Amino acid sequence: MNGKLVVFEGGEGCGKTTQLARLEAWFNQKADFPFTALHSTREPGGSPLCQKIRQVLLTPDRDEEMQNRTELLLYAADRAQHVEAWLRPWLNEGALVLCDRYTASTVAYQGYGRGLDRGLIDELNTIATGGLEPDLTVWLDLDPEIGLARAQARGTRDRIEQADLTFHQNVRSGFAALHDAQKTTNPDSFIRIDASQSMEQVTEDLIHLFDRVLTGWASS
Ligand code: Z5A
Repeated sequence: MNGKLVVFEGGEGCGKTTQLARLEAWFNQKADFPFTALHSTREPGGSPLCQKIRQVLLTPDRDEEMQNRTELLLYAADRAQHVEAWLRPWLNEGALVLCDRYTASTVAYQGYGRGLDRGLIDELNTIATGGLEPDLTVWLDLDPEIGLARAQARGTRDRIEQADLTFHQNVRSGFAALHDAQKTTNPDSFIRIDASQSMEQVTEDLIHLFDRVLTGWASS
């Protein structure tokens, strides 16, 4: 089978990290795994160089506030490096790539959250990805009040987690708008999962989804 890119999206504390680890374990024990390899990665910070960009993006700086367009360009720089140096080579080798966040996060956070122009964001996403689109986007949808409480209980909050509740509610609207936009044209490309359920139930929903998706890919 050709390589496939699966992206996990959602607001703070929605459980992407937890569920990605569980899915990786599930794929690893699959006897009939149809890909050459499995890679788990994330944005920002999916490589040593991207890790340096991540540090700049997420570390709060008391001396100078980061401007919205600076933030947008840094996410684009992280993505350009990640796609060209890692994602494309993996996909060309026939791997399954599980990526924690991708272009939808930029639309949701920098577009709906920060209020930057959607046309500019789409253009930058195209430049950064060179047109590489996910084969599947899984949106773990959660009320931001619950997500932020989960993230807070975990410990210190990074620069973006520190934004107010309205920002995070707007981010959720961004993911919802992207999901709705795909509903009529390509409903199987952007799937919503209810992330307010127990960890076990979310894992069960995801496994059910991937059983179906793998069958579809195998027969296409
Ligand atoms: N960002 C952006 O603005 N623009 C972009 O283009 C991109 C990203 C690509 C990356 O931060 C930040 O960059 C992110 C968006 C922005 N905003 N922030 N902050 P990150 O990678 O460090 O963090 P994150 O992606 O937001 O993930 P997270 O906050 O670490 O959460 P998570 O991975 O979704 O959840 P988790 O770590 O699996 O779970 C959080 C806690 O909840 C943990 O204690 C779990 O045990 C618990 N949990 C998980 N699932 C459940 C359920 N079902 N019930 C109860 N408790 C649960």
